[in-house]
Amino acid sequence: MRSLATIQIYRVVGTTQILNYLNNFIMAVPNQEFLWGIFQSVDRDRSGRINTEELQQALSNGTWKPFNPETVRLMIGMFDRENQGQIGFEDFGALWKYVTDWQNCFRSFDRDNSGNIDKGELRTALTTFGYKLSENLLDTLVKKFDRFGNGTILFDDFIQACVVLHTLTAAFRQYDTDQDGYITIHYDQFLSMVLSLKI
Ligand SMILES: [Ca+2]
Ligand SMILES: [Ca+2]
Repeated sequence: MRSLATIQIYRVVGTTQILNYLNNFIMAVPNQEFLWGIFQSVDRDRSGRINTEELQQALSNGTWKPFNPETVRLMIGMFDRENQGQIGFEDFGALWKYVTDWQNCFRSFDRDNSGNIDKGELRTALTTFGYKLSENLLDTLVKKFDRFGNGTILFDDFIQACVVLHTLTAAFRQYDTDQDGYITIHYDQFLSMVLSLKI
């Protein structure tokens, strides 16, 4: 049976192969007392809600560099049901599970335990998620999401890359009704598609 948090994630971002993969890591949502302890330590100003700065400070990408603010923004947007740019305790369990699942996913693709994802590891990850991308596109992805110019992708940037890829693919598929990989759209449709993306 799916946990409540998993169902919540499905509702928020829809079913995809990424989420199917993340579901390999299903584990029970920790008890409320444990979560409340974490929530209080993250909620530094004791406002009862977690804002982007608080979440960014609480998350680690395995280096001393600050956690990717874009990824923080994406995650707050996913779990912030009231659209206030903050997360209350009622949504914190789902967010906590989402981060933990991504951590496990990241570790499973970081074959050499280097703490980052190189191009080969990214190829394996995206193939597992069901994407068929050319070598050129893989190079472009690494270049775009490698924030520090090392030719590799950190944990936080990996989440951003996967979420962006998923969102763009979903937007494309809305028009690609026969699923042949081609779409013909008017300039107006293109703009409204791009402008409505939450990335
Ligand atoms: Ca707060
Ligand atoms: Ca690696």
